[in-house]
Parts: sequence; C-alpha cells; structure tokens
Amino acid sequence: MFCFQCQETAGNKGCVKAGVCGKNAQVANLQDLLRYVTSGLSEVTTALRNEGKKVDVKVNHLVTTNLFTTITNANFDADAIVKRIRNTSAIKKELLAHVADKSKFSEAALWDAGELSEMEEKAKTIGVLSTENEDVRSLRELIAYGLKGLAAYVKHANVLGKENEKIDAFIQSALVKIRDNSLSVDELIALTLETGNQGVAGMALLDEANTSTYGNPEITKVNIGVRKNPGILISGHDLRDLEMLLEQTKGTGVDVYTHSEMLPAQYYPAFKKYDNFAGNYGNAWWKQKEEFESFNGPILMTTNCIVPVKDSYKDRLFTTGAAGYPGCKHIAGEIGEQKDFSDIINLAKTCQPPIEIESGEIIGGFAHHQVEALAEKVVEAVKSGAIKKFIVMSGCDGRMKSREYYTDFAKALPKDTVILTSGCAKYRYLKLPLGDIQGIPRVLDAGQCNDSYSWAIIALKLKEIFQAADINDLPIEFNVAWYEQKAVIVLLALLALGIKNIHLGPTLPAFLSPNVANVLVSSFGISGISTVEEDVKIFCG
Ligand code: FSO
Ligand code: SF4
Repeated sequence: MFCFQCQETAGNKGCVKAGVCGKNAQVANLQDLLRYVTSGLSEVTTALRNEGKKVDVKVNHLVTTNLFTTITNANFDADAIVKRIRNTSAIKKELLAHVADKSKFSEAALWDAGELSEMEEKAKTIGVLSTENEDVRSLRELIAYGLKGLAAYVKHANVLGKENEKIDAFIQSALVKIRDNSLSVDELIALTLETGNQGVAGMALLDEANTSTYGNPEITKVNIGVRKNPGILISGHDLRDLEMLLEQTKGTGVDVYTHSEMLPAQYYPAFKKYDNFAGNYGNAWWKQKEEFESFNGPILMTTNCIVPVKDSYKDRLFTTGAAGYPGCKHIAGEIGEQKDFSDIINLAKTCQPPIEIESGEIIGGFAHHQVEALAEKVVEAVKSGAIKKFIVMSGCDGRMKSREYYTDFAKALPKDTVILTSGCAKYRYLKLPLGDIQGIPRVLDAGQCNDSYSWAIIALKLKEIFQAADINDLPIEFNVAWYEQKAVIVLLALLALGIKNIHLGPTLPAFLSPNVANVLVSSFGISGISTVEEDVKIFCG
C-alpha cells in the first residue's frame, strides 16, 4: 500500500504498512482498485456523452458513492469494497456495449473484476506510486482528492433530490484525464483550477439542497448536556439520514443526539420540531473512543470519520451509506431510498441513558442567510472599528498534538477580531469563553465543512458593500486547518474564487511535491503556519 491522502499520513510522507487512520494494507489497495475501476467506468460514460448519449443518474451516483467510500475514515470493510468493485465492473461492461467507437479505450475501461486474488494483484500495479514523475503524481493526486471531496458533497445533494449532470460529467472526465499520460503539467494545473470551480458549483448545489429542504440555518443555542432517556448518537454529515432517524424515533421514548459534524443540523428550522432531538454530545471525530463509550446507546455513522472501533461498543456502532466497518451492522439504502433504522431504535430502548460529559450550551447557525440578516450590525461594527478583522478558521480537527496551535491561536487573537468557522475545526474554539463584540459572538459557526461556502458568499457580499476592488482587500484572513479530502475541495474552491494568502496547517499536504507547492505559493500566496505569536502578528499587525 501507499497512501498519503490525509494530513495524518505517516511521517508526513506516506503510509506504507498500515494507515495511521487504522486502514490495513488490503483495504488501502482495494480502495485504490475501486478508484481505478470507477475511473474505467468514467471513461465509458465520458465516451457515451461524447457520442451524444445520456448517462443514467444511477451511474453518476455510483461514481460519487465509490469515491466517497475511499475518503479517509469512511470505509474499513474489505468485503464491502470488493462488492463495489465487482458491481462497478459489471455496470461498466454493460455500458461498454453501447459505445460505438471502442478503439480508444485504456486498460482501465476494459479491465474486468475477477477473483479476489486477481484483484489484489491488479491493485498493486495501479496505486499512487505507479505515476513515476513526482510533479505529475502530485497534481494527479491533488485533483483526485479534490474530486473525492466534491463527490461527497454531490452525494449529499443527491440524497436530497438535487442533481447536476454537468458536475457529474466533470468528475468523470477528470478521473479519466488524471490517468492520461499525454496531459502536460500545465494542463494538469488548469484541471486543478477547474476542479476548484466545480467545487464552488458542488458546494452551491449542496447549499441549495440543504436550505430548500430544511430551511435556512438560524442562530441557535444547542444543549451539550444530556437528558434522562436512552439515546441514539448520529455522526457524519448526512442530513437526510438524520431526518429519517428523527421521523422513526418520534414518540418512542428514545432521544437523538448529534455528534461532531452532525452538530450543524441543530441550526436548521426543519429539525427543531422534533421533541426528542436532544442536543449535541461530544466533540470532533477523533475523541470518539471515549465519547462513544460513555454515550451508552447506539451510534450511527452516516459518512466518514470512523476511528477504529473498540470492542466495548462495536455491537452498538452502525454504518450506512458510503461508511462501513467490519463487524458493525450496515443499514442498507441507496440514494433516494427509505432506510429502516428499527434495529438501532430497538437496541437503544435496551440501553442506559448517556453519561453527561459536559453541560451548558453552544451557539451557532451563522450561515450566509443569517449573517446577511445581521449585515447592517456587522458592517457598522467594522466601520466603527469595533471589529478590526475576521479570521476564517474553517476545516478539520485531528488528533495530533500540533493542532493545539489552533486553540492557542484563537485565545491569543486580539478582542476586536471575529473567528468565522465551519467544519469540525470549530471544536477547538467553539466552547471557549471568547465573548462578543456589540452582541456579535467572537466565534461564528456557519456549519459543516461544506458550509465554508458561506464564508465565500459573505466575503463577496462584503466586497460589494465596501466597494472593494479585490476580495483580498477586505479585512478577512484565512487560517485554515485540513485533514481529509473534503478540505482539499474546499481549499481548491477558495482558490478558484480568487482568495489569496491562505494559511494551511498544521502541515502542508505530503502529496504536494516541492514544485507543485511552489506553484501554489507563487500563484496564490499559500503558506503554512508558524508559531501562535508570529501568526497573530502576521494576521493582526
Ligand atoms: Fe471534519 Fe471529518 Fe467535515 Fe471532514 S468531521 S474531518 S473535512 O470528515 O468532513 O469537517
Ligand atoms: Fe495514511 Fe491518511 Fe491514507 Fe489513512 S487515509 S492510510 S492515515 S494517508
């Protein structure tokens, strides 16, 4: 195996024996093969489109769900991945028969899944290191990880009935291009930027899907303590799963709590009508070993962010969608299908209520619609000098000690700064007593990592209000933390929107070769982080 797609990769170089995330070599190789066969399928669908033929949305969904399955911490289940490879290979074969001109297909488009041992042999030949040139490899992987993140966001929109054939066609054609040896480095750089543009479109699609289905997020106080009933903890990012769970637990005496990136669901008006929607339990994904233990009830992982599951709660952990873990029950249901959570609910009824680990409330719900409603107040505070700077501290949290930087940085910021956050990075500072500026909290949480889109929208709005020539002239700075591939698409989207001088940490991606890193530095002013003192000086003067 060789994997360097996330921020915690071994030695900031690459995981070679087993993943720091807990993924074993077999699963890592099978995930590479799933990407390969998905790219083969994409070659066929791209050829069909070029011949003016229509591609079924179900095939688009297969591509996005396959890519989602390979995101860090989403799926550790070799059997489930093998099933996906076989299914994808079979569908590819079927579609191939509809292509008129079959003369230009690559090996990936023609490869068929056979016995497991053959698959495992094949997987060893098509991984990341099969691209020899380090700069080409770096760009190919940067694009691939952006596509994985984009696929995740598109899938979340799809479950809410929103489709965008253009984005799907792009994902599929780009998956093919990053295997094409005739593409120059310049063409790959152009494709990277286009991936960012499609990232903006993907986040806009998801924003529209979320807000048209569940309403606009609004300022909300969220209980972080517990009630006395047994509970179900729902984690990951899938709001449709949450909706189905809330419907099915109504009147059962079982409460539902959000965990990690599911917290922002609390901000949507549509979920507030459920009396058993009890609050948020715990923190960012990496603390789950202790928190799932003390929760006592079943846990539903709707997407990535699974930490290797402890035996003590293995029989209480369920997966669904692209998520999977060997030995944990998977709840079936494709995009658009109704899921049956009765096993989880029945188990919950036999469990003790959660043990309280915190008490009180946190505040959030500052997505673009809510912030626009507060625009007058915010603009006034900027004009009067009460707010000097906005610091976007969006992205991911992680288990490395170096991430304490972000808590310390938040604490060290001058009191006339406001932190704009989204993603699970928020847990580093959302619970700190940072106060407010004229009633505006000093930490504004927009929502999940995809809601970083809100900060881009708000920045564009402020540009208009302040009649700034350039978005980079506004008093907004970006100090962003990354962990997995959704953060890669968020970053590429911000670059596509023209945002410069983003600080990215806690380390720069291992998949950036020195030359590719230089391009990002010289064209976009990207840099890493330094010490808290240094960086506060850089950002706030
Ligand atoms: Fe965090 Fe995990 Fe949302 Fe990521 S929960 S790390 S960027 O999956 O997706 O913010
Ligand atoms: Fe290593 Fe991250 Fe890949 Fe897991 S996802 S194998 S930790 S690089």
